[in-house]
This record gives sequence, C-alpha cells and structure tokens, in this order.
Amino acid sequence: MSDSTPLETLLKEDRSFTPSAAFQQRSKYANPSLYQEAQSDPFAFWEKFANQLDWMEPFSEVCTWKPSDPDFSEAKWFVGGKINACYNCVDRHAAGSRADKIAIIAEGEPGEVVKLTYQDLKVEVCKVANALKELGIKKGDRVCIYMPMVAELPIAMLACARIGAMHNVVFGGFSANSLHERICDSQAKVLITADGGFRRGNVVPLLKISREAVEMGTSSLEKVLVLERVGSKMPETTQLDSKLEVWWHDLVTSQSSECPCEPMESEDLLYMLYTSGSTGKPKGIVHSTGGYLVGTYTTTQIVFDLQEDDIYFCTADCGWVTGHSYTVYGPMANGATVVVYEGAPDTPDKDRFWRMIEKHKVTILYTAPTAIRSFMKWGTEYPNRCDLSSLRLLGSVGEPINPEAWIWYHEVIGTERCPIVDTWWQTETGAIMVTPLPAITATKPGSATHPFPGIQVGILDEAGHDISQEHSGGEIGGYLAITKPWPSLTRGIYGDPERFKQVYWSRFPGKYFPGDGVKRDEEGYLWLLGRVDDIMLVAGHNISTMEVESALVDHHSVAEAAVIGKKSDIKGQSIAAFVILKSGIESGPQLIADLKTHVAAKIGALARPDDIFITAELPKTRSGKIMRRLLRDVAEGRALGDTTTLADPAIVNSLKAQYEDKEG
Ligand code: 6R9
Repeated sequence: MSDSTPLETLLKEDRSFTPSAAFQQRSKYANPSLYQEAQSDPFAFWEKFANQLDWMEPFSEVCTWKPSDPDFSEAKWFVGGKINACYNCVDRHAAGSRADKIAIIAEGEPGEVVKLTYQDLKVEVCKVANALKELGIKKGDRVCIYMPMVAELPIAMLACARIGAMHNVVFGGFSANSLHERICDSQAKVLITADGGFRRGNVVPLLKISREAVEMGTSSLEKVLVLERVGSKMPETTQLDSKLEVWWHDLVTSQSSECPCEPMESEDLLYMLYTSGSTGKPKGIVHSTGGYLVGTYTTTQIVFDLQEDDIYFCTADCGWVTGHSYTVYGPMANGATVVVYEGAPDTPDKDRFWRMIEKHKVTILYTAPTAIRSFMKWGTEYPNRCDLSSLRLLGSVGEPINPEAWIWYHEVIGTERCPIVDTWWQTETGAIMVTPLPAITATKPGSATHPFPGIQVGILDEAGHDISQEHSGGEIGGYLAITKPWPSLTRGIYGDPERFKQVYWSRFPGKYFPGDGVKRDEEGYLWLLGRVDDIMLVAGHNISTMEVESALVDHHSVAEAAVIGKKSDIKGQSIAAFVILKSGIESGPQLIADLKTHVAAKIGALARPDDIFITAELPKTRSGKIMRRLLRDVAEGRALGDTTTLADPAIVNSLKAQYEDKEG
C-alpha cells in the first residue's frame, strides 16, 4: 500500500441479515454480553473454556504475557498444566455419555460409508498409537502423514497426539518433490501413507509418489506405514518393500486396543503444518497443545453454535489447517459427529455434497468460496434436486467471499433459513479470529463482521499507527493487526525462529501482522481484503482486488474473476481482470465493454478494468486460493515464478500462451 492514500472503499453493501428468533432461542450463545465479558478480561474468558477440558495436571497461570513485553510472540498459555489432545477428543467421550455416539462418518468417493462411535474411535486410535510405538516413535518425534481423506487420516493424527509425536500432514494432492521437502524439513521418522486414494473417479497413486519422495533421499525416515485403500486398482504397489514399508493391516490390526495418553506440557508442540503458500516458500507452522486445543474447542462451540445432535461437515481436507482445527481438534474436543469425505464434489455428479447432506442429515456445512463459486457455475439444479432441510448453519473460509456468492449460498443452499458465518483466520492463528456469531450478529454479505470475543484487532496505516483507535466512526482501511495475545497463535516456524520474527513481528513491532488488508465500514464491520501484496495502486489510489472481483462476479455472466494491478507508465498500475464466464455465455467485444461499464457503475470509474481477459480457468493453490502473483507474471510478460504449490501448473502455462497470443 502507498503511504499517501488509505485504502479506498469502493464496494457498498447495504443488505443485512439478522438471526432468526428460532435460531436464537435454540442457541447457548445468543447474548451479546459475551463480547463484553471477553473484552473486559480475555484471560478469564479463555480460562473458563480451558476449564471445560480435561487436564492431567491443572495449569497455574493462564498466560505469561505482560504489557511491558516487546510483543506477544513468546507468550505461553496454561503454564504448569498437563494435557493430552487425544484424550480430550476421544477418551473422555468414549468413557462417558458419548460412548455410542457417532464420532466419524467417513464416505469414500466410490460411495462406501464407515461410521465409528467414540468407543470405536478410541480402539482404532490406540491400535495405531501402539503400532507407531512399535516403529520406534516416541514423544517429540515427527510423523509425516500423506493420506486420502478417509477415517484413518484423523485416526493417524489422533494416534500421534496420543503418544506425543508431532504430526505433519501433507495434502494428498502434493507432488513427490513437495512431500520430500516436507519430510526432510520436519525430519520425520515415519511416513504414514496409503497405496492410493480416489479422486474424481481416478486413483491417486500415493504410495508410488511416496516412493519417489523417499528415493530423493531422506536422512531421518525409518519406516513407511501403508494403508491398503485401492488394492488391485493400483497394481504397481500391491507389493511392499519389506525393509522400509509395512502394511497397516499387518501392523495395526493385531495391536492392543489400550494405550496410555502421554501427559504433555501445555506448551509442548502438537503438530506442524506447512502453509498453503500463495506467497513464497512454504513455512512449517507449529502449534502448541493446550493453547491450540482451547482455541479450537472454544471457537467451534461458539462460532458453529455446536449442539449435541448436530451432524457437522467441514469439506476441507486434513491437509489444510481447516481440517486440523475444524474437522479434528475443535469438533472432536466438543464430542461432535463429523462427516469426512474423500473425493471431489463433482463425482459421480455435481450434486455429491448435496446428496451427502441429504443422506447423513448434515446440520452444519463449512466450505470455501472457491467451492461455492464452482457450485454457482454448475447451476441450481444440483442442490435443488436434493433435500437440504437438515441444514441449520453455513460457514465459509479461505478467501474473501464475494457478496454474490454469499447471497447464492444463503438463498440456494441455506434456503434463506441458515445463518452464514464468514470466518477469517490463518494456519498461523490456529483458530477463527474474525467472524459473526450466528445467534448474535446481523451479517452483511462479504463481511467477516467482528473479532471473535477476546480477540483484539487493530487497523494500521503505513507507519503502524492504529487508525481504528483514532477514527471511531466513518470508513477506514489499512493493514490488519492482532494486538493482544490469544491461546492458539502458532509458536513459530519449525526450525526457523528468525523467519518467524521477520515475517510476522518486524513490520509493526509489538503486534502480530497476518499480511492481510482490511477495511472497516461506518457501522464497525470488518471487510477482509486478502493479502496486502495483492492490493493495487492505481493513479495514487489503493484498491483491493477483492472489491473489483466482487463487482465483476456481480454481473450475471460472470462465474469467477481474478484481478491484478499491472505495471502502467501512466497510472503506476492499471487494472487487469481474468474472468471465467458462466456456462453457456459467449465472450465478445460487447460483453467485455459491458463488464467494464458494470464495474465502473457498481464501484466507481476509478476501478474500471483496463483489460479483461476471458479464460476457462484460473491458477489456484491446492487449497483453492487464487494465485494473483502468477497472473501478474502473465500480464507483465515475465517468466512465471514458483509454480510448485499450484493445483494444476498447466493452467497458468496455457493462460500465458493465450494471453501472449492476444497481446501479440
Ligand atoms: C484458514 C485458512 C489464510 C489466508 C488469510 C486470508 C485468507 C482465509 C478468509 C480469508 C477473507 C476470509 N482468508 N479466510 N480472507 N475472508 N473468511 O484459510 O488458512 O490457508 O493459512 O490461509 O486466507 O488471506 O491470511 P490459510
């Protein structure tokens, strides 16, 4: 952002949706006093929820941070306490009234369904934990997990947590190179994988890829534990290498179903996870045990209004933080029933999610804007032919949700009954930071609304002044910062404390800087604008890509849009847009002109794109975030930067060829 101009506010959104009386009546969290309570004493607020978990030894101090500390990067939480995350997610339910409650409903892409009660889950987790011990895994060791999204994936994570080993889940769509890099960086002793997984009707050859990674050389790896998932569908890997590899069914099945939970210091590390990397080299983000569990437990209960009879479906793979915090640790610490799905949303047909919601009577659905925009593109016939009446709450995470996508989600999926929680957070924050509370907050499409109770945010200008303090009313925009400690903040980057300090704490000393831009409207609502690296500077005005993209998606012909600032001699940057049209819409000069006019009319002439390029696809990370950095490379005619974290590197190459063709 330039220091001369604050972030321009272009997008105006007047629609507002208040929680229904029926929803409020059922909710435990319908009283806005929750905010005041947390605000007046955040440590007491977190302590109250920490006390709802089972501690092996009670903590003596909630948080070590003092206002005189230079920042809170080293704040320790629940000091003196001992706790085990697996115990809290499994044993305490299995031993109590939830013993026969379904913990996991796992649906494979071919259609088979596995249901595990909390008691079943405990048995499975203990067996895997004992198997890991037999392979030599001890407290503090790292275990890499590279698996399809089947029940055994959360089971493997919980088994690690049970014995105090850190898991490092690598998304099953990553290449051998990425897997190799992550095994080496984490010095993993064991890799847990599968012979394959099902994705879009094909088999993903996970073991074959694992072998390629192992052949690149790893100094730490001692064993590979292999789940049989696809069997003869992947003939090359039906035989194991007897020295290194061992079948899950040979090692795990015969293990004892009892395994003690390792007492962990609250600050002992629970896991590491590499960030999706829409910018720069992946970072191994580490999380604590006590603070992380308290953060995810509390936010799951309050943000999703979780109740005993909910059937909760988070569509994120456990390869991402959302799968860690909101499929495994948060919901299971609360004893929820979670749905886990292995495959693609359009297999065998584009109604797969809706069929699953109908079949399992899902009440809470948590998904990403990239998925919602695909559903919009596919059309309403798919959800409309399924019974979605069990749904009562919808969530969104991962990117800003464009108002049009929000409205579609609200009308078509939520049938205007379900509150939507647009939740802003990061791998690094561990838990949801900015979000509506479904029984309290009146929502506005596209706004993540307010900080979660107990979370303090600032809006900073270039010099680091917190302009949210100086301007009480009126619209402002700037850099988002979090100004007070909270329990689930990452404890750093694995093996690189310097980089941790430099990336998050150096630009605005004393505060945590997530790297995102934000605006606050005159009613105090927060609008997250994406990464500040993506913000455009056009003729002296800072303009967020999100607002121009939302204006484009607002046009009836547009399914999805990605906007970037392209170098311009006259304006500094000019706006270029890459647009995907809805199915059946024809491109042409008239449409391009209409789209430009539409943006100018919707949010102002300042934001009128100079260039609109119609494309069939956009470059995205494997977790579905648009990679604007690569689009800038395309538009400015540069060689493409690092494309290794892309879901499909071919897309950007063909985009580049087409773009150059058009320009040439
Ligand atoms: C949970 C997750 C984090 C980045 C974050 C921001 C973007 C996530 C968002 C959102 C606007 C939301 N982001 N949720 N932007 N509104 N509701 O996605 O973690 O993969 O680490 O990405 O995603 O830019 O900084 P992660």
